[in-house]
Amino acid sequence: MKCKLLIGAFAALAFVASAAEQPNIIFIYGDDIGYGDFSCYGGEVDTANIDTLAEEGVRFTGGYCTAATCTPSRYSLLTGEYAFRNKGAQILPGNAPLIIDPARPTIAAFLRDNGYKTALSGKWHLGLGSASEPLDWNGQIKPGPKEVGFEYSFHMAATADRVPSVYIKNGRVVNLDASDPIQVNYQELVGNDPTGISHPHLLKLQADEQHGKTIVNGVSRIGWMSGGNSARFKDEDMADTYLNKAVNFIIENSKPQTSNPKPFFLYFAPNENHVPRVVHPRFQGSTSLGPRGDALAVFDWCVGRLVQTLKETGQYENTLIVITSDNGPVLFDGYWEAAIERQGTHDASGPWRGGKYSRWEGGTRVPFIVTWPGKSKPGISDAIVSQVDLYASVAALIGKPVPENAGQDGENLLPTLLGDSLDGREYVIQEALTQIAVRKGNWKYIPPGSVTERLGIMTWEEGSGWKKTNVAEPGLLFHLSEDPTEEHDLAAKYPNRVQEMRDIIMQVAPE
Ligand code: NG6
Ligand code: CA
Repeated sequence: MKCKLLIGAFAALAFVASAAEQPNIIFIYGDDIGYGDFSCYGGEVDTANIDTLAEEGVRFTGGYCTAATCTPSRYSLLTGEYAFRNKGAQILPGNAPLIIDPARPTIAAFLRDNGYKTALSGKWHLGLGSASEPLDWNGQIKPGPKEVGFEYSFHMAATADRVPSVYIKNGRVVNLDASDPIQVNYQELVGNDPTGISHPHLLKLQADEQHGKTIVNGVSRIGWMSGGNSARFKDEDMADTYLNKAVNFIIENSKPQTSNPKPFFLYFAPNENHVPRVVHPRFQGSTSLGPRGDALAVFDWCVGRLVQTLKETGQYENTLIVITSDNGPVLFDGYWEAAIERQGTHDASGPWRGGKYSRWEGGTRVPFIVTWPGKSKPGISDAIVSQVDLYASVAALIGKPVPENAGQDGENLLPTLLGDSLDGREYVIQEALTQIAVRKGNWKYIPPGSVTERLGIMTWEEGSGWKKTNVAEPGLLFHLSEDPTEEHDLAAKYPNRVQEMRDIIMQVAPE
C-alpha cells in the first residue's frame, strides 16, 4: 500500500505544546486485528465509524504494538516498557498472577494520580492475584486492575477462549452464587462439567484439542473450570456488555460537576477479533467474511457507539482517541469458524507478511489511528510509532513528567500523534514469542532463531498449520519498501547494515 504524506512539513513548526490541556483519553484496543482489517487500511469489511475517525485524525502506516501476542503488547501499552524486559509477559493462562508490579505506575495509575477518572472495560490478560498465594475466585480478586490504577474495572480474566469464563467487576466475579463456587485448573479436570473432547455433540463451534476443555455457553475453552454457573458469560452478549460499561462510564463522568470536575481515561478492550468469534445474532452474517468479518463489524459498531456517546455528552471535541490492536491477525486460532474459507480477497495483514505470533511485519505492524477531533491535523503518516510511546506522549499531553520508575522505553511522540510532525522513532523493536526483530527506517532485521507463521488449518488431517522458518547466522535483512513481504534477504549483501541493527539490539535488548 503506497501512502501519501498529507501532512505538511511546515506543520511541525506550528506545534505548540499544549501542556495545560487535559482532554479525556480513550484507548480502543482491538484484539488480533490486522493491519489490513479496517476499510481505511484497505480491508473489505466496511468500518465506516473507524474510517471517519481516521479522516479526522492521523492514520499511521508504521504503527506497532510491541509484540505479536496479547499479554506482552498490553503490558507495554500500560507500562511504557518493552515487554521482553519482563520475563513473565508472555501469553498467560487464565489463573496466572498479575505480572505488573503494583509499585510501577501504569499509565492508568499515572493518569489517576494526575486527576483523571480511570476505567477498564474489556479484556485484561495481565494476570490476577499474587504469585505467593493461590487466587480465590470466590473472594476479593487482587491485586488486579484496581491495584495498578483502574478505579473502575469490568473485565474477563484472560481471553474469551480461556477459563474462567466470567466477568469480574471491581475485583469480584459478577453474579456469582456463593453456593456454587468457582474452581479453575489448567493442569487437570476439575468438577463434572462436560468438555469439548468428552462431549463434542454439545458444541456450537468445533475446536482443536487445546481448546477442547470445559464447555461454557456451547464453546469449549482452554483450561477447566467448575461452578460459577450463574456467572458464566455468553459470548454473544460480550461486546454489548463491555460497550455498555464504557458508555455508562463516559456518561457518568460527563455530568456537569459543580466541584472538582475530572477528565477521564477509558481503556476499552473488546474481545473482537479474538477467538471464539461468536457474535450477537444481529451481527451474524452481516459480512461476507463469516464470523471473523462479523466480529470486525461489531468492533466498528462499538467505535460508532462510543463516538455517539461522546457527542451526546458534549465530550467529543475534548477527547483524544487511539484505536489500535494488540497483535497482528490470525484466521484459524483453535476453532472452526470458516475464517480461512470465507476470507475471499480480504487480506487481514495488508501488504505485510505473517500475522499473530510472527516476527514478520504482520505480527506487530497494526492499525494505529489517533484522533483528537478539532485538534489533530488530519492526514496519513508514515512515521514509526509504537504503543510503548503512548505513555510518554500522554504525559507530555497533560504536561506532567513520566514517573521515574515507568515508561522508560517510550518516546514522547505527541506532535507526531497529533499530526504536527512527521518524525517518528528512529527504530522499533518487535517481539514475537520471546524472540525479537528490529526495524529502522526502511530496514528490517531478524536475528537468528525461528520465525513463526500461523497458516491455519482447514481440517484435522492438514495438521497444526504452523510454519517455522529457521533463521541462521547472520540473520535476515529486508528492505521493506522494496520488499514488503520480506522475501529477499539482503544480509550477505549489506553486512554493515546487519551490524548496525545488531548494535541496536545489543544496546536496547542485550539479553
Ligand atoms: C494461544 C492459543 C490461541 C490464543 C492465544 C492467545 C493454543 C494452541 N492457542 O496459546 O488460541 O488463545 O494463545 O491469544 O492454545 S492472545 O491474543 O491473547 O495472545
Ligand atoms: Ca491478541
